Amino acid sequence: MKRFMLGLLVLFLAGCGATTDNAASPLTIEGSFARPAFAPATLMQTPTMATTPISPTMGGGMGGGAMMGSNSAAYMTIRNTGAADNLIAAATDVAGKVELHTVTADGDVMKMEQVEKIEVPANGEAVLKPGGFHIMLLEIKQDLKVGDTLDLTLTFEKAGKITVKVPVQMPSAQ
Ligand SMILES: [Cu+2]
Repeated sequence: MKRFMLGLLVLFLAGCGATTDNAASPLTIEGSFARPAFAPATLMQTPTMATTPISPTMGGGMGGGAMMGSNSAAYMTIRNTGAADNLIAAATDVAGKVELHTVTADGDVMKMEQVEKIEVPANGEAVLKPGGFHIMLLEIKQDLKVGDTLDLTLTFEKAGKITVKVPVQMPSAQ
């Protein structure tokens, strides 16, 4: 048994050695897009963007989902050809705050909920899509118009940081 474990370890280390190059990351990001949004400064014409605290617990106000305005969300499929990993954070210059969210049903009401991580199964994929997991972009600093592109840096527990170019587009009707 011990010898078997050792063999596995060697294999594992050999695998690691081969993937020090970023290009060989087991993760690929496909079909990413972000919803259009408008910066509050544009909506209100107020030059002083006081950092009015948006409810830290995401409780009430976010429920509707129809809230068009200073929030956006990014969606994508994360494919994994390696061991299980977790998306644990995301960041972009165009948002003051970025959170990982899912959507849960509370009776008939769908509401968004923050999660600590989004699992990317081994040799599988994580699908971020409207009505499910998504990357919430809060406190948008500039208008996100259809056709724009934003840089989104994803942080994975094992794979580290991956930056993707995310086009802004309307979610396609499903
Ligand atoms: Cu959300």
